[in-house]
Amino acid sequence: MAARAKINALRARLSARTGKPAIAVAAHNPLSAKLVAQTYGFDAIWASGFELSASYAVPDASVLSPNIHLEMTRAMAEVQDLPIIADLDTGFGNAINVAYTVPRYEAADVAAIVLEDKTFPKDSSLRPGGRQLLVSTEEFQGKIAAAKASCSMLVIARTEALIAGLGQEEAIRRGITYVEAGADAILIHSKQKTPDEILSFCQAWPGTVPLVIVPTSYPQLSFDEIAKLTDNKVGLVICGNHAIRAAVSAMQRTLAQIVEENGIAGVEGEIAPVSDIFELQGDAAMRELERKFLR
Ligand code: SPV
Ligand code: MG
Repeated sequence: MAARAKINALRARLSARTGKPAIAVAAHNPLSAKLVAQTYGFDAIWASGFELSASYAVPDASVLSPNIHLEMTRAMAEVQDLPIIADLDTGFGNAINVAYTVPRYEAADVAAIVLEDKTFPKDSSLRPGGRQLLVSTEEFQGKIAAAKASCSMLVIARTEALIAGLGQEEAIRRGITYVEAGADAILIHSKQKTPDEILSFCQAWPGTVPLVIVPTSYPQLSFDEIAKLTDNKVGLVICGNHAIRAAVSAMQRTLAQIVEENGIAGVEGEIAPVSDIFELQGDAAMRELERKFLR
């Protein structure tokens, strides 16, 4: 699908209020993005800062180089067709950095970006005791406006007011001012272990643009329940880190079994056959090239 068509389709999907929110799943490299795309039922890829950082074994704290972030995101877009929602964290600096960064993501075939209202360098929202400092509303409005002025992608503004412990009133106030600055959707994040805080926010949200949630800490609700309990105000649910966590568990299990059994025979039936990996590498396309061009 052409870039503009992906952006328009994602915009329409987020605002549809059909009782079925769009679902994005995190990926950290082209292989995981392809696996998400091959699993029928997902609407978008979440190019997660947490997963990308974890895949380099570094903290999700503005440590990973922005160039690696961009190149990995571009590589995800090259191997599959779902729209990509890129997690730009704080925008890697101020509104000037945002204005220079955002067009590069659009050129990498990204359909939407998320900018969060934390200070740069950021810290992970999920980290116990993490540094959760927010920029002023005015400064963040400038970042949103800079993003909107530099691209046609969806600009999703994320407020960390609940994560920073500032309460629902401040979270709603920030959300409204971000919409005034041009945000196409508001991502509201919570690390409470129950959905109460997020549901209360969603119910109080005046509903001018769709909401986006990342229910990692409160996984109890099904996607249908999220739609019902928020009166369809949630247009997008992000499964924030499930690909990397699944990969880590699978690798740990296999590696431990190899040591325990002192050989590789036992894991053979548990792991993907080499033929699956060839397929993910696009072997069929290379065979076609061989047939046509190799003399
Ligand atoms: C990410 O996946 O990078 C996110 C979601 O931003 S969270 O890690 O929950 O902050
Ligand atoms: Mg992130």
